[in-house]
Amino acid sequence: MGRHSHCYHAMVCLMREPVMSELILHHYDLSPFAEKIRLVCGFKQLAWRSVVIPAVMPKPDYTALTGGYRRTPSLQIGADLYCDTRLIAEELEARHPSPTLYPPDQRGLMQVIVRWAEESFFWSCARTVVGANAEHLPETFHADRAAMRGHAAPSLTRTRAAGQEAAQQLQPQMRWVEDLLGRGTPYLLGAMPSLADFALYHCLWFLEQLPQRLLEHFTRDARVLDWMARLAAIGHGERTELTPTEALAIARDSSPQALPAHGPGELVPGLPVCVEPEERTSAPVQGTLVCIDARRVVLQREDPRAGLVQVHFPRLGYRVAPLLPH
Ligand SMILES: N[C@@H](CCC(=O)N[C@@H](CS)C(=O)NCC(=O)O)C(=O)O
Repeated sequence: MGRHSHCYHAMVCLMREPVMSELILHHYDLSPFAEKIRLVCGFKQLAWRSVVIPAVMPKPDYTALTGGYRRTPSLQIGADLYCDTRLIAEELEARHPSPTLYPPDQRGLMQVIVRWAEESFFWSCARTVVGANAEHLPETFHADRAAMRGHAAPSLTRTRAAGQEAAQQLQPQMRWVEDLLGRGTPYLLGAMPSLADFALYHCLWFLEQLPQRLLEHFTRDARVLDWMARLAAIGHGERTELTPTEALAIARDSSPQALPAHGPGELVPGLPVCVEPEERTSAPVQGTLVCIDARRVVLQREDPRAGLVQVHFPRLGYRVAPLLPH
């Protein structure tokens, strides 16, 4: 018995030992974009480590890894950090191709749905949720999100009014969601979920996450509700927690993945560059260009706590510029 329980204990320790190639998701539970990736992990039946990061700045352990990128989530694999769910989904697909997120005959349509869902519909949903729940959210949250966009902290009245304006934009787009789901297939593009389903789902999911629940107010369509239930049932895969300190140690003890060194025009590998979201919602990340193509840009940077890390961004939605000498 004693020996048996000893073996069992040793096995659990072995299973929990951080492994350099593990998938580490930096996220927080209420983040809709993180919910998209958690469900993708469930869809692909992946085991992953969870590092819970703060929802507002400062995020010192997180930005030590990303070089200043603050948005949520990012995926760490050893000393490589993948920023933005567009790129995270592509990386998960490359490493775990089955089941696919990208139905080959519908890729274009799928990307158009993803882009509309996350650039237009998401913001109508998010502003509506934040407005309707203004008093349930801490003042620090409202101040942080305003500062992220270069604005002063808004009054609760202003936040509520912005929520009501957003709700007017949400209404007509919800009819599109109903139309998209009214075509008789269990998922947006057919019999299997694709990235389009996860991108649209997290917007609707967010409507239900704060005390003032809003979904019913905007749709009672059984096709939408049944589709949401099907996606929720996919679950999150196998999540186990990891501390930020452990994640930093994994980065420090790993070497960045070797990548083909190429780049177009004047953006050549070895050049000091900075990368930031198009809408400037996060500090520019500075580093040495390692690799750039039509899909992604990768920088290397040295951090006192994370060591040499490689930070990956998608090209879509991010600007890349050479760092000019002072
Ligand atoms: N295009 C980005 C958007 C990510 C995003 O806006 N995430 C929100 C949370 S769901 C965020 O970063 N909020 C500010 C923060 O968490 O600091 C992606 O796909 O990852």
